[in-house]
Amino acid sequence: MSDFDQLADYVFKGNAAAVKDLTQKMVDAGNNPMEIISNGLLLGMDIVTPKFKAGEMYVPEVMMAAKALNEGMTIVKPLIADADIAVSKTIIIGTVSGDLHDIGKNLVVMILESGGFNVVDLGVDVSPEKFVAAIKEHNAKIVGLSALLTTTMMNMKLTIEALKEAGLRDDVKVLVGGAPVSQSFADDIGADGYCADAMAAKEMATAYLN
Ligand code: B1M
Repeated sequence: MSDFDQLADYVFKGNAAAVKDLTQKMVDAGNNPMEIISNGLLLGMDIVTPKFKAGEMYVPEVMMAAKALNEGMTIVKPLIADADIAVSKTIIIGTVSGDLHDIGKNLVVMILESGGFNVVDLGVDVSPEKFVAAIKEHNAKIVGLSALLTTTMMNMKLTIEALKEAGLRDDVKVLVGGAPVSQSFADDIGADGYCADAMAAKEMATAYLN
């Protein structure tokens, strides 16, 4: 097995210590950091994605794989020239006003980062105004809204309205997710995409930004 395949396998198995050691070894051996990401670290996540979708892997295993991948990313990220990280790949994400749930949102952040996106995580209980300010500050083209409570879902709609008022709506794709959210709810509030899970978020963000 090549080092790249071995690295992908360690990511898939969520073996963070082994990912860290092998990534460092590959860097020391002179491998291109972008190739380590594309042909090793992200390849591991590509094994995870279909298995998660097929119900062959569960959330804790996906989180372990994402954590392992991030161990490798922390080693190679500083070695990549700024030009290689597209500014247009910035995504703003947060849990909407009044909602403190963040486990799912954090998983989405990890998966998006593993997909090479620059994710600005605003945390929980994020007001529409704070989303608007962050989108402006980072010139982001995608915003992700998370809600876990039926009582806070409507704050997604308020956030979309705030984007309209700020004149940003046409420039930003709004992706929504969270246990009580559905495709029909997303359609009703005028979101651009409904993400049933973190993998869907990554796929949708990739489709919009690539
Ligand atoms: Co809360 N809680 N909780 N809770 N909690 C729920 C949501 C609830 C369904 C439990 C229940 O009663 N059966 C219920 C909501 C009922 C309703 O609204 N109809 C509930 C309630 C009532 C409450 C409190 C009001 C309880 C109280 O205090 N009386 C309170 C509210 C606090 C607040 O937010 N203001 C509360 C508090 C808490 C804890 C603090 C104890 C804890 C949160 C800890 C934390 O997040 N740091 C908690 C938890 C853990 C849950 C449950 C058990 C689990 C949620 C979770 O983490 N799931 C939950 C029950 C449930 O959902 N079955 C429940 C795992 C996670 C990986 O899945 O979040 O769905 P999920 O994320 C997925 C997708 O939805 C999607 O991708 C993720 C990964 O695949 N996704 C996105 C999510 N966000 C996305 C954003 C995107 C894209 C995809 O953007 C692009």
